[in-house]
Amino acid sequence: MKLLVIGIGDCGCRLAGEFALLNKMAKAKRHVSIVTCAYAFNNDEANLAALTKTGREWLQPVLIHGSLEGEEKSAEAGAELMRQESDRALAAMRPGGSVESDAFLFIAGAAGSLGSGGVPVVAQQLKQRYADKPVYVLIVLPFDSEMGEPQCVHNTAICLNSIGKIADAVILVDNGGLRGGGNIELNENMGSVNKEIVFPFYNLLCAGEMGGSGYAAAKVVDAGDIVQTLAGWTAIGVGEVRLPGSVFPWRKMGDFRKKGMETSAALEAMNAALARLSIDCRLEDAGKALYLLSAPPKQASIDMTKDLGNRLRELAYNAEIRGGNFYGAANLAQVTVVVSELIYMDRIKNYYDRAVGLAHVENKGE
Ligand SMILES: Nc1nc2c(ncn2[C@@H]2O[C@H](COP(=O)(O)OP(=O)(O)O)[C@@H](O)[C@H]2O)c(=O)[nH]1
Ligand SMILES: [Mg+2]
Repeated sequence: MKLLVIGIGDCGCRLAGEFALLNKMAKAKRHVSIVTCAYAFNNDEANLAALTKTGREWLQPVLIHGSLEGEEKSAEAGAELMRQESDRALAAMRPGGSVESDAFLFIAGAAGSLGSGGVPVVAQQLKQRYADKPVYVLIVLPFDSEMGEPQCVHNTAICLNSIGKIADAVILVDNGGLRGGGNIELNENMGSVNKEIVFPFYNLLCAGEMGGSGYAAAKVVDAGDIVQTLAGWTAIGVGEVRLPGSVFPWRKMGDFRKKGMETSAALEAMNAALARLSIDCRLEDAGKALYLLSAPPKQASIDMTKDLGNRLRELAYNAEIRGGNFYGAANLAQVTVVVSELIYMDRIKNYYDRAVGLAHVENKGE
């Protein structure tokens, strides 16, 4: 699957840069392209300069004119600025880029201003222009340490509420749930957090592009499967496990036993993916789900793929499930899981409740 990526605001632009790097890796290692163009829309020149300096030749910066300072750090102010600037920003994009892409992917941090307010504005415009092309959004939720900040809570609630009505799917990433932990101060090095955020997309996007190149397996997951799966609130995760072949190379196991171990390794990789979903959710709340196994050709058996499907069917028992495999890394089983069309998300309800609570306090104070 090929995406046209647009990051808005600091967080969105950095992550768009990571998608550009992911594309570079896909080209070098797998000879496929998964991002047609990546754009960084920001009013912060320093952020754009830092991003384009570090070898991200596929990231195109688009400077938004206007500032959002002090009191104006609201999602509403970000939306207003983007409304004034969006025609100019979209005109800076390469003509034809959308034709080569299967979908758009917008990225922003929900708690900020330009990305939080701006993504719904631009997403809406692209939806009107390209009615047949899915518009997906990757939204980064704030760290736990930011939750005491009323403006953060307000912006997050506004962003989720408006983007939920516009986008075909919203993939949520909880900064608080990432390996860096729930604290922004501990994450001076956003780089590693951002790599962790984009990595689950690598196999997923590559799988369908590698068909016919000797990597294709019995059951391919392509852009069609992804489009059929992505809807509404969505979580994504990837897990990996070393395969027994590399752990016990000296042992001659019977075929039957070896296969059994490989299958359990694949199930373990899926458990790891589920344990590291980009946001906490209940699998029984999902209307759609997708799994993708990547394993070396000798080891990716049809049984392994089937077992993964059966297990996911048990866990996400209300979901329509798609899945498949492709031949990937040596001695490694990687499983990507997408959980979509989630009907209830505790985390989102929590932001709405808090935002309503804050509005009450403000009204009483007036
Ligand atoms: N994961 C991640 N989160 C970020 C990054 N930069 C900012 N954030 C988060 O995004 C929110 C602020 O959004 P930001 O992009 O700075 O605001 P904007 O420039 O006005 O759109 C806060 O919740 C930050 O914790 C980043 O590079 N990676
Ligand atoms: Mg900013």
